[in-house]
Amino acid sequence: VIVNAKIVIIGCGISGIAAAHRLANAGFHHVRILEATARSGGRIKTGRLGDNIVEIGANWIHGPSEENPVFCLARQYRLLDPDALTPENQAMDVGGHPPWVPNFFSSSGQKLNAEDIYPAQEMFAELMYASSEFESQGGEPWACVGDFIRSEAKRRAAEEWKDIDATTRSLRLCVISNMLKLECSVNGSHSMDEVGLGAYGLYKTLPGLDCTFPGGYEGLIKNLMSELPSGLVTYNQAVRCVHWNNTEKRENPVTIECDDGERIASDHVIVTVPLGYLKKHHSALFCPLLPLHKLHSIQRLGFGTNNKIFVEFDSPWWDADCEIIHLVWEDEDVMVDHVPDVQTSWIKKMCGFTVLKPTERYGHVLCGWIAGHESEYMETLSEQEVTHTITQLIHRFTGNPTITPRRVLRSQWFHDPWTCGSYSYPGIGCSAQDLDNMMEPLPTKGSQSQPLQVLFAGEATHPCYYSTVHGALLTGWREADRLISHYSSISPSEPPK
Ligand code: 6YU
Repeated sequence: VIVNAKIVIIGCGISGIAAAHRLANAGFHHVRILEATARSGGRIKTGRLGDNIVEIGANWIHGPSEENPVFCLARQYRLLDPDALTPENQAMDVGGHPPWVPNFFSSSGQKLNAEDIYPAQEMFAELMYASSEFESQGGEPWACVGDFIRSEAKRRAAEEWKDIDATTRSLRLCVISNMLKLECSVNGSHSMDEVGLGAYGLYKTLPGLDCTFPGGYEGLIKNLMSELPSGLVTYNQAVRCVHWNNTEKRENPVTIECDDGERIASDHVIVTVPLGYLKKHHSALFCPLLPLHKLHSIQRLGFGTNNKIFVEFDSPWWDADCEIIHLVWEDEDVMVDHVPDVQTSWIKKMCGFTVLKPTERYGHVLCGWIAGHESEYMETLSEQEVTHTITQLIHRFTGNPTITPRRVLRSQWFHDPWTCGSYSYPGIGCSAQDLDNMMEPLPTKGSQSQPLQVLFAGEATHPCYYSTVHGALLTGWREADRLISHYSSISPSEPPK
């Protein structure tokens, strides 16, 4: 069946590619993707650090198991290590928090004893789990995850740790600060005080122990792109404005106006631009403006910054089995997840490093994680300044002034003009309704105009897998299916009414 409807997809990230794939396979042959940059993949971006492959954007397949379409595609394209394919790996259910072997270092240059720290880690994990259970009460009596964690940790510490010495108790509270910063990176938020407690439980995890792509996440994009008709994507073609509901033009009710002045008439447009971009440019991007309820949801949902700083060493200063290094500041027993003066102490926001494994493949490379406004400030510094600050930090935490990084590379997602941050999270006051509003096509139900003029895909429109690659991919399929079922309900090859 060939369908003549003209469809424009804005953005060639995984959601745009997934939508195009589905439509092309269903016989839609007037599909175009307009992409602002010179590449496909969006927030899937594989880079190089010396000879090593590193992921500037998405890192893991979260929950690699049968229900995860990214896992299934990666398996089909033979992009995964054998370990990730085993039934045991797929069956591991870790609730989104892989049980990585940690090393803890403190700001006075000590490697901390894991047994002293463990109760703090355990309490934090329990509180994070409990944070997911406030959906039915809208988060009450706490508005945000940060307040809930701090108040419960304080109460429980007073009760459960009352008999331990003051130094260890204080250290454990500093560990909670470290864990809060780590959660800022996981959620892509400035502070856990900005993550709504009422909607925190909307995020769902899949079984499977997170795995990576040994040849780079870009392998997924390359394989999918190779299956699309050639010439379907126009690169370096930024969209400036989507004119919808053109009343005088019954035939193609949507006109896409590009930055270079080109105007493209179409029947439908699938908008996949990141939420960060939408927050900043929605008023210029849509004419007429978006309906108010959609605008409010765009504002309420959070979109923050999480960046990586890769650091390569000649030899490791962490244990051979270590998978994650935590940096614990000993002056943070008040459970804080952001710094008072970003310019002078931005580095305190960096919660630690994950270790790139296996060592035979990567050598001695760490990936540092830093979220929030501190991360946004870090992006403005020169690579030299970042390297200098990281080197000082490592000297301080290891107590060894001779360690020198061989190479450093950082991401800069906030200053990427087409992303404006990293990924979405539920802000204060958010509910499932906001995600419904995000994905609702225009014009909204009840309108007399041609339906499905503007459709919305992208990670921030998935009701429970937002902030992930599999979530984004599913939204692309969802919007393609919406059009496919629309046309199959009309008649196979009839033009739109
Ligand atoms: C995942 C992971 N991962 C780390 C970092 C980042 C992200 N994610 P795209 O942006 O890709 O495409 C839009 C395109 O539109 C783009 O190409 C633009 O150039 C273009 N565009 C914009 N404006 C335009 C215009 N005007 N005209 C034309 N084109 C325009 N996901 O599964 N595993 O490890 C990570 C991570 C640093 C930045 C991630 C991860 C998120 C994914 O990368 C992201 O969702 C998708 O790639 C988005 O695809 P898309 O198509 O929607 O947009 C328990 C609990 C707690 C709850 N949260 C836990 C969540 C965990 C999330 N973890 C993420 C972690 C990492 C490390």
